Amino acid sequence: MAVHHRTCPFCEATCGLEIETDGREVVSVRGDSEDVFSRGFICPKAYAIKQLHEDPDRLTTPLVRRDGALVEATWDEAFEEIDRQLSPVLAEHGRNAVAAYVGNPNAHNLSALLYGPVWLRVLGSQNVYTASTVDQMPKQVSAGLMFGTMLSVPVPDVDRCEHLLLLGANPLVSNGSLLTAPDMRGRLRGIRERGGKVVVVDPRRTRTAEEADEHHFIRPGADALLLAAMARTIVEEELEHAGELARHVNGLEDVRSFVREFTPEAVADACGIEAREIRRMARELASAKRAAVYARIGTCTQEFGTLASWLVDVLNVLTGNLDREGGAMFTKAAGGQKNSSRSGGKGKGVRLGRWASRVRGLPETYGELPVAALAEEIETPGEGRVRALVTVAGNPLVSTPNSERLARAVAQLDFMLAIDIYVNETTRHADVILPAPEPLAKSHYDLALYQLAARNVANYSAPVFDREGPAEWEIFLRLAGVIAGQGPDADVEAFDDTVIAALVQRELSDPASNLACRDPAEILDGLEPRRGPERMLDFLLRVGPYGDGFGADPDGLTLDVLEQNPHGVDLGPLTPRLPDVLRTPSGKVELAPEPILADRARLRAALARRPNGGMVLVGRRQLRSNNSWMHNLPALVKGRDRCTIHVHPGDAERLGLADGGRALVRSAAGAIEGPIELTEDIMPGVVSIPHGWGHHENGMRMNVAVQHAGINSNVLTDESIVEPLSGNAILNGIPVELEPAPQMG
Ligand SMILES: Nc1nc2c(c(=O)[nH]1)N[C@H]1C(S)=C(S)[C@@H](COP(=O)(O)OP(=O)(O)OC[C@H]3O[C@@H](n4cnc5c(=O)[nH]c(N)nc54)[C@H](O)[C@@H]3O)O[C@H]1N2
Ligand SMILES: Nc1nc2c(c(=O)[nH]1)N[C@H]1C(S)=C(S)[C@@H](COP(=O)(O)OP(=O)(O)OC[C@H]3O[C@@H](n4cnc5c(=O)[nH]c(N)nc54)[C@H](O)[C@@H]3O)O[C@H]1N2
Ligand code: SF4
Ligand SMILES: [Mo]
Repeated sequence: MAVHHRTCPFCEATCGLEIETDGREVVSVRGDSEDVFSRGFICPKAYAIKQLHEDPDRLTTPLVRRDGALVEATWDEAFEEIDRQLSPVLAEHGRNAVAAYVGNPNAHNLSALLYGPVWLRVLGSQNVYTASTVDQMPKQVSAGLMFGTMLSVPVPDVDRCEHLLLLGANPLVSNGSLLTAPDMRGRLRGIRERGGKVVVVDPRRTRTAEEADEHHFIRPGADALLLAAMARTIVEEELEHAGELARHVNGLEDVRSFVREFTPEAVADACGIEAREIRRMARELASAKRAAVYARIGTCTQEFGTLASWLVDVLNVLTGNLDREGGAMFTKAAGGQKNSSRSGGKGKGVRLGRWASRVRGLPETYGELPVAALAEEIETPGEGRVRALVTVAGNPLVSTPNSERLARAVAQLDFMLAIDIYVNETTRHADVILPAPEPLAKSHYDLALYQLAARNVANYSAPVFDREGPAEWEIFLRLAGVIAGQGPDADVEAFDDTVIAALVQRELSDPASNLACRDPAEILDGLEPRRGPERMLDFLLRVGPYGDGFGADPDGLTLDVLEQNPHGVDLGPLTPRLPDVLRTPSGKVELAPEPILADRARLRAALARRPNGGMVLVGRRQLRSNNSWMHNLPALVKGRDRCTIHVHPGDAERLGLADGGRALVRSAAGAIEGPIELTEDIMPGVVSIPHGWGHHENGMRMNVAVQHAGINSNVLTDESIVEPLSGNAILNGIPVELEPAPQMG
């Protein structure tokens, strides 16, 4: 028997697990009560790490399509097939003919975070797509423009905050997003126990709403109007107190004039919230001693995603809560954080729209194009057409809008490669599938999520089991070799040496780095004998803000230190970081970025909206799901069918829908039929269907999931409209029509 401590890789909360093993068997999974951040908290998904380890459907051998069927192959055979099929596409049609789709689990994967960018750089295609444009891209656009890097997203200092306004987020179920903070229930209770207040704005009365002091239903898509009206109230009633912050901020006056027309009275009907309530919410927010506004997916994957994301931080500034203890603060991560590099306080800022999608001309953001445009890029003939696709830990045929169109498009590809662990809705179309190791067979460090944590922490986990095949980073480098024209047998070790050497060189060439005058050979020596992600991570930690600087601070952080602390290292509560955290060219917070202000006309048009008797669709997350891919684990699908259509009883009566009956739901994009569940916990006029279901496709090899298939809500979402500033898909507030499903038989 052995006991291992490691971080759970399934969501953003980064909980510590205590895992007991006996040989290759997982005996038990518990919360690690000594974890410096989660203190023993876990959710039901943690246990699934055992079932994932045992899952007979999880791939361990490459699959290659031969005579139409996916059959087992060796790694060498699989790479030969990739070389045979991908190289001619590149040679004849160029780099843009090969698209990549990078899915959510990559954000929780050290190998992928460090080496995913390497193969994508070698590919050099403009057709890079990720789950970010069905998720947080609007927040990254607003944060990038305001603060200068795409991950400079302020997080609520939940442990010291006394008034928290949450919009479109349900952390009691999702366990937090763009907010790494295990045990949000405990943390929200903490706010209330300190005498503070928690206010939730959501078209559904969620578990988080139940735990709050106050909940307001809002009409989907109206958050930007609500937030603008709150800002307008604060300005009008002279409750504004940016205080000390003001000297770090450009554009206060432009913001005041932007919000002027959005009076509480003007927005009330469109929001479905009374004007006097909006004024009260604004006053309470402004008068609280330490307050924060926090918003998540419901405010991003909608029509006004960037405006809403921006207004969240506008309110944090107007109330003096940005960068203040108990307010909305910037994490200072131990490694890999762009806004912690040595030369701080100013930077190049962000450049968006450097290229555009071929067919619809949608602008690039941070090196990627909107995934809502992928289907048309495959279907539309002409130069630059996408002919090959590589998916890495992604299931776009379930997760992205108008799934049925994308499925038809993907079926036309000349070649598709998937790096994944299942044959699912998407990967069943692949010509080659390369299996990634299971979580317990890889090391873990939350390079991305620790940049968004409510406390500064660092925790490294070594693999629990040996791998059955190569690590993901080795797969990426071997793939990069194929793309670079070196054939299927690239020298992965030599490639890795060049990757780390380039990283070291980049740091040394920053005149502000405290390694500036050092010899690169000496630094590389100092990283011996580590290889792969461990070598990169050790380097990033050592040059990071707590690092040992390769001797400069002998007590500083290194990967050795993390290895000696299996429950993690606590680096303390968040601390004010302005102006050092900024990377804008002006060295100021850009409170009124031009592209965002230019979107005012669209928001103004929304003022005229009134409920018209029509229904709109929103999603919902579920505690025992993780997007689309964990429904093959029995512990997570047992019990009654969760994939139901939530309808308010009043609407049901009007539409002739009965609890437990079935409804046909139609949108501009498609139609699905599913079971109805009546609930008072949804705003009248709104229906909710969880995403990530619909596992009924032929050729899938997920024997448990197909028995709990559910319905795919993204059959209803519309790929033809995106949020203009970020290219993000609009997945909430979709106009739908409901009627009783025709009887069978
Ligand atoms: N258990 C579980 N945890 C997860 C996931 C999962 O699938 N399952 N997924 C993970 C991922 S990838 C992410 S990105 C995070 C997301 O984390 P959260 O953002 O907390 O996710 P949701 O629970 O979907 O909460 C979104 C809420 O927005 C509401 N909403 C919809 N439209 C609107 C609107 O127009 N305005 C407002 N104000 N609200 C609206 C919905 O009713 C819903 O309650 O969760 C992560 N954690
Ligand atoms: N309607 C609607 N649609 C949504 C959302 C919504 O709220 N409503 N939410 C959106 C959000 S926030 C997100 S993040 C996306 C998610 O969109 P995706 O990332 O496309 O979907 P996932 O369901 O996370 O699929 C993950 C894939 O990775 C594989 N996988 C799991 N672990 C590993 C691993 O360690 N290595 C490798 N190589 N593969 C692995 C799984 O088998 C699966 O194929 O969905 C989006 N879609
Ligand atoms: S909350 Fe997230 S990190 Fe914590 S145990 Fe559950 S899935 Fe894992
Ligand atoms: Mo997500």
